[in-house]
Amino acid sequence: MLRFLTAGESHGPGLAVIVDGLPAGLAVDRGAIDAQLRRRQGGYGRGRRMAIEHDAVEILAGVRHGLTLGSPVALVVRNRDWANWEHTMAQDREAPEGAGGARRAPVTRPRPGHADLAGAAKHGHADVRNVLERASARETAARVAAGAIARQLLEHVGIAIASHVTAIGGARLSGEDQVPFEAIAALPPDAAIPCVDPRAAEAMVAAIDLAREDGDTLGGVFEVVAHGVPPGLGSYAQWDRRLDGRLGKALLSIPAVKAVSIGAGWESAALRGSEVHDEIVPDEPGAGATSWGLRRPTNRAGGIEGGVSNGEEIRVTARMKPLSTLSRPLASVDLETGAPGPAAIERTDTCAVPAAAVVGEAVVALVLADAFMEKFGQDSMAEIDDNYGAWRRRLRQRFGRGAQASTSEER
Ligand code: EPS
Repeated sequence: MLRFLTAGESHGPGLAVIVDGLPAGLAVDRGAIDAQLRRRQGGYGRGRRMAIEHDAVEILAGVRHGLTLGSPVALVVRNRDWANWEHTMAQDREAPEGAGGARRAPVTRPRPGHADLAGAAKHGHADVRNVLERASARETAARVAAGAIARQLLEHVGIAIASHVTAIGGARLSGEDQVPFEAIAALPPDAAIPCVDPRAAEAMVAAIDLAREDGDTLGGVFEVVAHGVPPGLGSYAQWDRRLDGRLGKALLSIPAVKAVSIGAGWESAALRGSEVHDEIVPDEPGAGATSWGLRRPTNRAGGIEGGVSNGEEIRVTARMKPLSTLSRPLASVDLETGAPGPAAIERTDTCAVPAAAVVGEAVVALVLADAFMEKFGQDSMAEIDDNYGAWRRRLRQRFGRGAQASTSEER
């Protein structure tokens, strides 16, 4: 099993993640991890914090001479903003001599929509900062670092992942057709809004500007696409091994993501079966090295049937609610005095949908790498390569052109 745990407060010294279950012999490119961290920091609508941070990863364990050892990999991403928070976030009883930053007052008026109140009630905290520091989406930087390693494993076996933003607030990408993977993958890594239609992107920027002027925030929709996924990942045989369920859990665990759909799952509830299911046709002769003999002219299933990948692109869509710190705050109650009053205002972003799309790619990479290793082995890259190669040959023999002849011979 590929698993990971993160730790770290938004304004503490840094974030840590341990990734357990990576095979030995995976080439780890630290620059490629940093490139993903940089992408996550970008996007139109981010706040002042992103001018302070320049996220970069430190590898503490599990990698030697550029290759994984098969031991747990430990990563750290430092918070540059820590220097401004040493007083407020001091780990010892008293901040050390010369500690940076002011000592900020406790946060006592929870923000509707944030973990503030539920978390304070759960742990009995009087200062809501004890909740919000960990509930902050800063944590997702650690997930992106872990996901960047999973992505390197997937790239090695020919699986590529990309994402795009399809709506922010009411501004959306129009058209019913699925956006081709190639168009999504070609979006520049530093796009203000990673959307394939520049006019829709402009409308999204305008919507963010308007929300910011009003002291408000905006959510939106993004799609993650995985290209080159073989059939057979996940399982229909047990609920917790279903690939759709695992992807749903991973995406719903991203802060502010409130709904996830697979392929045309959202729209399909209103359609007939004949309008939804993807017919099966033989692949053209000479369709390429990745062909296994069968394909679908459409992909409304988003590459998963019965909880198992079906050989088409995996397409998942996530819907994100607007961020919960409003500079024109909603009503709240002071937990110290019981007096009604406006919710606390913390520094925040107006919109973080482009960043969430990058986090979405990372968690999808982690789920797919886990499912891939479940099928093809987990101990070394050499073993994975052998197993995957042999399995693909067998798949082609069984389902490719002339499959009938070879399967009856085998029997
Ligand atoms: C966040 C509030 C802001 C965001 C932060 C998430 O942080 P700060 O309070 O320091 O301005 O910038 O996001 C990140 C730091 C990040 O790296 O994504 C929140 O309350 O969730």
